[in-house]
Amino acid sequence: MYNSEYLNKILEDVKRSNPNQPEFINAVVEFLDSMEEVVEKDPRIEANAILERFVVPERVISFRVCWVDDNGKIRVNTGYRVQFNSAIGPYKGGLRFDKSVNLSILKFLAFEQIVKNSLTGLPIGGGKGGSDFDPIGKSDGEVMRFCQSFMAELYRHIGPNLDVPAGDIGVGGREVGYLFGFYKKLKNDFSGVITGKGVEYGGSYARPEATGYGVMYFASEMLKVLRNDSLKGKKIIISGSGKVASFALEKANTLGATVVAMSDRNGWYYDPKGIDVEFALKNAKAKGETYKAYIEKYPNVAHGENNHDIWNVPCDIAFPCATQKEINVNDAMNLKKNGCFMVCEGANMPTDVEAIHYLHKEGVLFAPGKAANGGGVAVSCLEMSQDAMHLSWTFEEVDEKLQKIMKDIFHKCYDAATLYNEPTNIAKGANIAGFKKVYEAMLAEGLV
Ligand code: NDP
Ligand code: 2IT
Repeated sequence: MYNSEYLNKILEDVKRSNPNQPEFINAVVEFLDSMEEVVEKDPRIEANAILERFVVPERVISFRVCWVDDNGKIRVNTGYRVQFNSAIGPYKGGLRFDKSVNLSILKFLAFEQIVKNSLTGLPIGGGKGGSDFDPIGKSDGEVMRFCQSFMAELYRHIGPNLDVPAGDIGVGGREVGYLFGFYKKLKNDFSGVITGKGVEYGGSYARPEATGYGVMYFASEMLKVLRNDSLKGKKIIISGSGKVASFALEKANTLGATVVAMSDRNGWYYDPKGIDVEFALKNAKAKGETYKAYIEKYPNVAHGENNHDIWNVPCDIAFPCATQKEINVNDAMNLKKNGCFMVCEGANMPTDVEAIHYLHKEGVLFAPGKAANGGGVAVSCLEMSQDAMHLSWTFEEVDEKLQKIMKDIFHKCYDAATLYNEPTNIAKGANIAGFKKVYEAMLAEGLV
């Protein structure tokens, strides 16, 4: 319950009109928790029904995706695109292919993307999409046929100035290539309609690295400003072994941190001396095989199959980089008990609301994903710029821009948190700073 009647009404309405969408409601609650003083200070928000509009997607597209597997059997999945908010730019956000995908998950992701994209300072709105297609164990041919069928419907809803998808869980370079190729064929148009492309055909250098590197740049700035400290010598945990986790691992290692534990969807492993980074990086490419490969090579390291147990590992900083709902309040208590002083989210919403409240209460620094993992979408937008200008920046040029963007994101969050009298509450700062730009644009554009 909030002190503000207005916020209570927004939350009640969201709950009523989105039954059975716990992830989406969780994301809205996390956001509204930061809004009490904002709506109090700025009566234009209520007078213009800004929040009522902000929590309802502008458009949700759902469609059937039929494809034929390698045995000639017809398979049917559901595809989605949630076009949540286009106040400050074309819808922008990834596509997730995972068997767990449903509308609640994609709505939470698209909702968080609005604030994240705003914080990058770049002109991109919020969207997300995907399918309950499970790429694990599928052949290249099956993935290609699925991607082509998916794009056969999606192509009419996207465009370089309308909606620009990218990767997320289960969607990497291979999937982006198939999706882009089929869009180009259907539209007879070569444009920057999807990001994360290979550098040979319009992709940006440093896009694959951007999210993981960006997380470490954000954490470094936060440590510098709030603790006069750095990543050097810190013991850290990185959950996951995918695109975000592996480049986070690489950058953390370069910056002098010791990564003591990692995981994938099959389990976690822990070596207090530091994991074998080279081996972990090599195996991160094999989906679902990273954990198995590691404990086969190092059978004596501590390991297990319950992913929550990774948060029992003693560390200075935890980087959840796999998926949503990784850290509950119990995990947060274990982290704190074992000496963890900071949680920095690489994934989207890996920490649940109760756990976030606990971390704040206990003085554990918390960097929300919508700020800390914004480097990926930021470089996606740099890819859009390069495509539009028909030129290509070097790796070093993009990396330099990324470092500046991540520092700027931190300072926007920190400044807003300070203005609202909680300088270390970076999650609150992120919500306020990200929302402000969007609602000013919504006000300027009138009732659309
Ligand atoms: P990937 O598919 O490349 O990797 C996901 C990793 O998480 C894999 O190691 C996977 O295990 C593990 N994983 C997936 N589902 C579960 C689960 N239910 N339980 C435990 N582990 C799981 O995805 P990304 O690295 O791209 O994305 C990771 C997170 O980062 C997501 O939350 C995504 O939304 C977010 N993100 C991604 C960005 C990007 O640019 N890619 C940008 C910003 C945020 P396995 O290896 O066994 O499959
Ligand atoms: O969650 C995210 O920010 C992403 N998956 C990246 C989105 C993008 O458009 O690059």
